Parts: sequence; C-alpha cells; structure tokens
Amino acid sequence: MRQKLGFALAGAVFALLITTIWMPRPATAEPIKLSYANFPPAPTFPCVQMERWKEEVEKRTGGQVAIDTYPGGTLLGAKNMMDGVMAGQADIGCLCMAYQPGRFVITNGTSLPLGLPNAKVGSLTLWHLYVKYQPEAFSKVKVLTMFTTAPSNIMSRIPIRNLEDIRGVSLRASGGAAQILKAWGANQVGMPMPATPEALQKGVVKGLFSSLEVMKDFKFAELCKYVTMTETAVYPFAVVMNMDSWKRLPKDVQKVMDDLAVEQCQWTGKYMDDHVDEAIAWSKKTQHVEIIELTKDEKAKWDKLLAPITAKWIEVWKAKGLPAEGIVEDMRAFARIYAGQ
Ligand code: 3IO
Repeated sequence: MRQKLGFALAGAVFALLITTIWMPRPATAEPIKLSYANFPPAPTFPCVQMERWKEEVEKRTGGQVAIDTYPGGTLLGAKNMMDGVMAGQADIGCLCMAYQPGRFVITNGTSLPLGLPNAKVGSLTLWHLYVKYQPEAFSKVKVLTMFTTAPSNIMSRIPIRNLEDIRGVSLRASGGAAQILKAWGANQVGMPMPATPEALQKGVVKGLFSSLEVMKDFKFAELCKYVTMTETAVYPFAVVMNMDSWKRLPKDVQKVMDDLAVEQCQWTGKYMDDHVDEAIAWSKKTQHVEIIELTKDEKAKWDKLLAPITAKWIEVWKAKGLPAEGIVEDMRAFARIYAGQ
C-alpha cells in the first residue's frame, strides 16, 4: 500500500514536471526582444522618432515585441550602421544616407537642389522614391521607414551675407549638401553630425550646413550666432532591419511594422518641421542669433551656382546605367503631389 502510494506520488510529480517543461507558453509571456541602434544623442530627432516607433510597435503588437533602444552610437555608429545591421550586431538601425553617398545613390537623389520645401514633403518624396525603385543597396535588409530632415541652412560663427563672405570658409556638411556648399565656394569639410560639436569647438570648422533644429538639440546656437537662410538640400535617412530578424517575426507583427512605415515617415517629417520652428524661435530669443535672409539679387546668384548640379548628376548616373532622368522627374512629381496635400 505504501509502495503503491509512493509510485503514484512519483508519477504525479513526474507528470507535473513534464507538463511544465513541455507546456506551450502563451505568446504574451515572453516578448520577442529587438535591439534598435541609433548614432546621434538621445534628444535629437532621429532618436525621438525611434522612441515613437518603439512605443507604437509595442502598443500595436499588444506587447508581443519589446524593443531596446541604443541612442548615441552605443551599439552602432554613423558609418557602420548599415553593415552592423546586416551582420546582426543590431536587429534595427537608423542611418543617414549622406554619410555613404556612393552606396545609396538613388535615395541620395533627394539631397539634390530640387526645392523640396520641408521635411514632410521631403520624407514622403523619399519614401515613394524608395518604393518605386527598390534600390539594390537595400536588398539585403528590411526597410522599416525613411524620412528626411528639413532643408539645410548655414549656421556659422561669422556672418555670411553674400558669396564673398562664404568663399573659403570651412563649413561642415555631408553627401548632397556637401556638393552644394562646394558650389557656393565654401571649404567643405565632411563628417557625421555627432562629430560636429567638437569640430566647431576646436575651430576645425566655422559652421555647418544642415537642418536648423540642431541649433537647439546640439546647442550649436551657443557658438553659431548667425544663420544664413538657404532652404536647400535635405538629408535622407533610413531605418533598416536585419533580414533574418525580420523573417523570424510572426506575420501579425510584420504587418504592424509594414502598416507603420509611411505613417512613421510622415510623423517624423512633421515633428522635424515643427521642431525647426521652435529651434529658430529659441535661438533668436535666448541665444540672440541673427537670421540672415539673402537679398533677392544675391539669392539669384546663389541659385545660379546650383543650377548645373542636378543636370550633372543625371549625366553621370545615366552613363553608369541608372534611369537618372526618370528618378529626378519622379522626385519632382512626388514633391508636387505631397506639397499639395
Ligand atoms: C542630423 C543628424 C543627426 C542628428 C540630428 C540631425 N539633424 C540633421 C541631421 C542631418 C545630418 O545627418 C547631418 O549630418 O547634417
């Protein structure tokens, strides 16, 4: 009798053990963990949009996914973002295409002097360009969204009011924006945004050419007391995911991310545009920054120097086999459509 009871007890314990080990876990118990790398500091716009995307995905998947964000280049930096994501060092990464212009030729077309009026139009133009051309450069990753900055302006420690003032002045820019600075006669210095505060501090450069929200977010207004309004050249960005990490995701999670792509693009464009306005007001009010508007005659001279850039780009890339004319036509058409909305 006692032996029988012992066997029964052992059997029950065994059964319990087996069921706890083999029991299928409910999907909500263990969220899928994803790492998301970003290169600039947390308060800047690429990281603000990252946190927004993370929150939306976690919410819309009902907690099936948990995303760990790594701002400030703590996981991957400005120039190894794409390769790092492809190698699986991070599941997701946010990159600025201007830092590798030869790698992202088609999408960097958005940084030509096309007159994209703001970040919202720029972002939608970029996204639809990507969707239409599906560039080879992104074939080994899953593209989650894209967006651009607002048009670039010159932030400098010295006033720049005309072409004589800019000639030979060391100014920082990357990619298409760098070509524009060169055309105006500046001594263009290339480096990613996170390297710029030190270069400005040390006097390696006298200013930079980018979207104006950085006056506040990087506190450039403390050193750069002048802004010359040029309103040209946006910087294009992409958020990419490691292809294996993407393929491992359940279909419903993939759908949440796909459905968010264009919405995130638009959200970021709007955030950028609003934040630029706020940063300009802050720079004027608290940092006594002078906003310089070029005179009409002067502006005409600056624009004239940019006129050959797009034609030259078409010529060079057409010769290398890209449908360069069509790309430019499409960007102009997308910009007209989204500017009208
Ligand atoms: C940028 C990059 C990182 C953080 C904030 C930013 N605002 C505008 C940019 C554009 C850019 O990549 C650059 O290098 O000017």
